[in-house]
Amino acid sequence: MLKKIDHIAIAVENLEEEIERFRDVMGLEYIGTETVEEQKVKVAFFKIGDVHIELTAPTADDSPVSKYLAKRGPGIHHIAIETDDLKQQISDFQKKEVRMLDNEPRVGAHNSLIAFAHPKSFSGVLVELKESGDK
Ligand code: CMX
Repeated sequence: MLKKIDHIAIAVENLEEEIERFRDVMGLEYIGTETVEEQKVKVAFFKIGDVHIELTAPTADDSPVSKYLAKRGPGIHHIAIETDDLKQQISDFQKKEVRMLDNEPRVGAHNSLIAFAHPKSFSGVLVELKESGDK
């Protein structure tokens, strides 16, 4: 079952500059930064109410986020929705003919398990399903 929005991810070019902006200008609570090697991204988390904002920057020229930034520039990259059972949710979506980019869970930030659905399935929005880890 889908429970709530976990985070909204924003693709950025300069992570340090944007951390300052979201922390010092917007005044959000800064949680910390983590590199997700496997996905070639470095992410910074902020808390606002029950939701997080995740700034996502590429760590390599061949990172998918480099591709995204080159094509579209900085902006909202994905919306992550929490589920209590990721494998079950993937299977439910598959039955409903949602096109999954990940048919098996993989590891995201904070040891969470994640799976992306193809943006074509949800009005052009990249949707991440997330089963919480140790955050
Ligand atoms: N918004 C809208 N469309 C997007 C998109 C985005 N952010 N990212 C990719 N797409 C589109 C592509 O244009 C492509 O469309 P077509 O099939 O029409 O050509 C399609 O989605 C598939 O993209 P792809 O790059 O060809 O597919 P991959 O399977 O190689 O990669 C994805 C897909 C989403 C995993 C990868 O692009 C990506 O963004 N990886 C980084 C993920 C990330 O931010 N991880 C953070 C982890 C931290 C956490 O949240 O836990």
